[in-house]
Amino acid sequence: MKILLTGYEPFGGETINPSWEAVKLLQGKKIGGASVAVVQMPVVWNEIDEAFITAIQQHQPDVMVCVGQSGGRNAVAIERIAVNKANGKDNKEVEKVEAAIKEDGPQAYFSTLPIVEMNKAVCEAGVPCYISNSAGLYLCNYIFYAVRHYTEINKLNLKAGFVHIPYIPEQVAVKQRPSKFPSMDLRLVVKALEKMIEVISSA
Ligand code: PCA
Repeated sequence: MKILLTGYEPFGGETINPSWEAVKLLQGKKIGGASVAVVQMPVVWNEIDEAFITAIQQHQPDVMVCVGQSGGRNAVAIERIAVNKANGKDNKEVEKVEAAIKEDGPQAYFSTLPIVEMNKAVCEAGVPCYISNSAGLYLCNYIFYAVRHYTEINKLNLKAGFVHIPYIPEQVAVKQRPSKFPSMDLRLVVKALEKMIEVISSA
């Protein structure tokens, strides 16, 4: 089984994005019978489709787990649902306001990953995790929705979903009021992703 992990480039004034820092540590790893490839995604509305389609065509994965930073969350969040709506200014200063992601697309898509089993395995491994019912309306919800749409319209045999992760401590420590922001050590984030991959590869 081939698993493609994506992480994002930094955005919103950060110098790193923990999603990329985490997934890149898993590049080339074999975990529970799955081989892992990783690709970085741009935080740019007009570039994201081409970036993920190229990655899918290049790696031909069976499963795709997209990962992104969600500053302010205090646990790993396995996303259940992606909605057909986009808001926010990207890294190239292009802003979307209440825009449809795909004009002719359905209102939402569910994750096709085994989210309940993934959540259980991560919690049992000692890493705080929960199933989230909103991935927001920014690039993370966008890639989740757009990848699911792409797999549906092309009838691909590709399971896909999204995982949000908190800031890592190094990002929070340099903020003006570190006590305001929760964080999670990168090693715990990586452990959570490894547990998820174990579950996915044995499903
Ligand atoms: N998080 C953003 C986009 C890129 C990232 O890492 C989000 O939650 O939409």
